[in-house]
Amino acid sequence: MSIDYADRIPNNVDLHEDRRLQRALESWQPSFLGWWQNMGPTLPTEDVYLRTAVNVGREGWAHFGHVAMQDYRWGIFLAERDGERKIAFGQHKGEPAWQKVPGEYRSDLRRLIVIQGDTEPASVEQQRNLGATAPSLYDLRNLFQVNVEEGRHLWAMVYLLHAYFGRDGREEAEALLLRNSGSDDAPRILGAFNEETPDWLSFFMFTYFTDRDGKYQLGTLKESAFDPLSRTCEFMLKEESHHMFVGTTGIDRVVERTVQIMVEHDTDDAGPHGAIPLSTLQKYINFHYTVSLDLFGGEQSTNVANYFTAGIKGRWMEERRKDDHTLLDDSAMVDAVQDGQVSQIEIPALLGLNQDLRGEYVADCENGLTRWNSILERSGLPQRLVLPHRAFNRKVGVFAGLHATPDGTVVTGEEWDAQQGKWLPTAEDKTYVRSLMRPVYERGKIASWIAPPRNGINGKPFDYDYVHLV
Ligand code: BYC
Repeated sequence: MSIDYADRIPNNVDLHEDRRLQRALESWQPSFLGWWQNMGPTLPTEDVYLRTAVNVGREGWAHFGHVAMQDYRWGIFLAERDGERKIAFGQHKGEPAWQKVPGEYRSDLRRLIVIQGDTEPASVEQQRNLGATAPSLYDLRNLFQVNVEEGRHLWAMVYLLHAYFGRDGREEAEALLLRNSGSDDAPRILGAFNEETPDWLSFFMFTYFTDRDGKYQLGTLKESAFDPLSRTCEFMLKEESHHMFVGTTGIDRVVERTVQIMVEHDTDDAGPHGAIPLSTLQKYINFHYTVSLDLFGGEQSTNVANYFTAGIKGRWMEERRKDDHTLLDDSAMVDAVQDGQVSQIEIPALLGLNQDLRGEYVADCENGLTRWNSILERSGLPQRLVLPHRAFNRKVGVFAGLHATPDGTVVTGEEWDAQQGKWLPTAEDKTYVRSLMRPVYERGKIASWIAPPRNGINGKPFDYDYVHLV
């Protein structure tokens, strides 16, 4: 399954054998490049040490080298096809996976692909100005790697729209470049993708918490009966793991620096010494975690029940689940609000699948907290970072409109408003974080508020020339 780089659009789907599709995608390509010029990274660079996919197999799938970003070879890469693949769940369980879109599921599938596709360019737009304040060349390179791969993930969804959804697919592909993050007239579809990513702390939080929603959503689409979608998501997940690595180790390094300063100056407040105070880190965690929880949809959803029954969206690790994979007779406990208080109710399992996925995600998020707390613990500090309660600061689902504190206590709207500055980043916190964001573009140097990474990229040292600026 090696990739054909001789084509104008690199691909491993034999694009040259379908002239109409090739022409349609080639006519979308200039729109994509125009979007990248206008909405992509703003910092001018000569070249960047980037990885490019050269194969989709298990071993050695990526090539690393310095590339001018506008010449990056965005393309279409699907994981290898398993000709024997059977549908693993829902009413079509046991039937062969679909190579075409069944008419009755066309609009639901298109909707899911559009929502997924919409998030990818949105994140590039959110991060476009971060190059101006990168804490090191290593971090700058990682930002650009994430950006080009999100651009490629847009290509992945656009390929599906063009290849399988005819004219309305082509129209949706155009529209993906017309909506913009934070726009008043044509915003991105999901809430978290209209929030700002104005500083590098937000970037690391975004790549830890929001990219991780991507991991779980892609994991459920990888189970899809629609085989081209499944194969696309399988390969996207491979690329995605680096994005979460950037988030996890980015926050590790921020905590590490904060802890160093706290110990060195024997203080609870690292702020006056040029690092990010733990209390500010906690507020950023509270914000990014809760807006990411909103990305899982409602706790009770007929949409997700229909997707599952139809076979178009499965569960995380569907094939490892020990049940009948149709869930027709099963029930599940989901969050509810009763008499103004947080509680749980029993509902048909099919309706509760958004919460099922959210539960997997939350457990994974906990791992980050364990890592960061172990940095505090190793340094002998008693403070700990925590994930807030799932009812806190929610805009989607049963908790939307409820005023819950980070520990889950329900309070009045007035009390919540009066205290929210203790829980979520205030204008002052954001201004302070921004004041630390001064670019460090010298090889081997690092900003004051973050520790250097333990290792470089692809075996290169930290002081490697990862980016050549103009
Ligand atoms: N914002 O039935 P419900 C990634 C709407 S991230 C605004 O509970 P459902 C990435 C919903 O559309 C992963 N609206 O929702 C990360 C519905 O509207 P209608 C992206 C929302 O459908 C970082 C209504 O509320 N991929 O890849 O079960 C960087 C009722 O809701 C929101 C996907 O999300 C919201 N947050 O679940 C780069 C996968 N939530 O029908 C990339 C595809 C709900 O009443 N999407 N609504 O008009 C899905 O699977 C589902 O659409 C959702 C929502 C899980 C998002």
